[in-house]
Amino acid sequence: MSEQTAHFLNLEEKYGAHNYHPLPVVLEKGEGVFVYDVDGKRYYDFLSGYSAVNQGHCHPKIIEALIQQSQKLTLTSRAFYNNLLGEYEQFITQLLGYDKVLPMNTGVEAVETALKLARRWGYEKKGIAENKATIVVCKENFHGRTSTVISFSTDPSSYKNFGPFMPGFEIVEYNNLTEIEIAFQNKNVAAILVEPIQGEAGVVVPTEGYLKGIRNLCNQYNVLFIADEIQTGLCRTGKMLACDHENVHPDILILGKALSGGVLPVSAVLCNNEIMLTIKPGEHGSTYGGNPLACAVAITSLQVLQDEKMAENAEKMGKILRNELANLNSSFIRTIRGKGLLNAIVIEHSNKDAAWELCLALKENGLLAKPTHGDKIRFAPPLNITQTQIMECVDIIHHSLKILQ
Ligand code: IF1
Repeated sequence: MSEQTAHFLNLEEKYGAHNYHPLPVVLEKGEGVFVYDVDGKRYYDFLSGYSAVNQGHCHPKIIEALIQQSQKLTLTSRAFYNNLLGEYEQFITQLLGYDKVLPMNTGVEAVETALKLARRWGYEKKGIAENKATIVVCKENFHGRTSTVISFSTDPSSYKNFGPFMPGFEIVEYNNLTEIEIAFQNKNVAAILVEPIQGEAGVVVPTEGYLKGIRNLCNQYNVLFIADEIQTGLCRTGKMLACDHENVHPDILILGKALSGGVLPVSAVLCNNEIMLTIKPGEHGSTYGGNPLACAVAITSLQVLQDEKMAENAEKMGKILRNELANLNSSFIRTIRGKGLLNAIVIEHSNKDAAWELCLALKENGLLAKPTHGDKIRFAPPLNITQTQIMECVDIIHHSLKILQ
């Protein structure tokens, strides 16, 4: 480790909260699919800021929008109108096929907003008795870190000793429609909240037909379908939305991360009037939500995804990546799974630190990835990666696997 690297690690160790365990690499620059450390070494970024940097690091058009708007007007609060919010609202609702959008900042705030909207709708439209609304969620879910959202986490590292917890959630098994139908027998169910692919759980792709099945059950039982596409949305899985793979239109759509191309926290909740208009002036909001800087950046981030055909590229490159990884025939790779450029491998090894050690080797060889849940490694590069680059990355992975012998 260079002296510089050690210096920055020490600073964080001493002055920062210890709520993460990063790979020992200190980044100072990003460009497209690459990031550079403080010693000038270049890496392929196979995490993409947890899928926030779909458009590639410091995309020139997004940065230009950021600079232009930041020199003009950045924040008005929602006490006044601004000349970008309406334009952004029109753009994103027409693009995704919803009546309305509610802008927030981080992903988890958008999840919170969706839960509040679903409860409101449950009381005011479905006729659920006061404070009785239930929202169905899935085992191994990841929707963020607030007290409400961790209340229905099944991962002790997310919830342990953070109680007491928010009531009103029922947990069903992921990828199991029967359990959902049983849960929907309860008349107090207002909504079901689902990730179309479970990211944090290690890129768990449900059986084809699962999302369609949820849509049908929701129609049948008058329950709202809330899709958390914070990680799977915005071209990551090879379509604009992961739900598009099954032609499913959720009642409430949650977006975040790549909505700003990794530039600012920008999130959004989309739904139709019947749901959105249950919230009246003064009943929900955020200081930064809908700020003109975020709106300018979000419009451009969405345009870049479309103009550069990033969904198509993610679909194509993802297939090549999974095929080439399979062709390595490594006994250390138990599973390769994913959709588009949201992928993971599961490591097979007697040493429980093997995935971490592989990631250290990948780093040495110029590719950054992070293990999750011990034995899984996510492979999610920016969506502008080329075939030549994918092949080079597979070479790096091939070469790095040798340290596991
Ligand atoms: C952390 C994972 C990714 C998300 C979905 C909501 C949020 C996220 C489906 C909240 C956030 C992050 C946050 C980051 C780790 C990370 C993650 F490993 F946990 F699963 F991306 F892969 N819904 N995901 O994936 O969005 O409030 O963070 O903007 O350490 O919390 P946020």
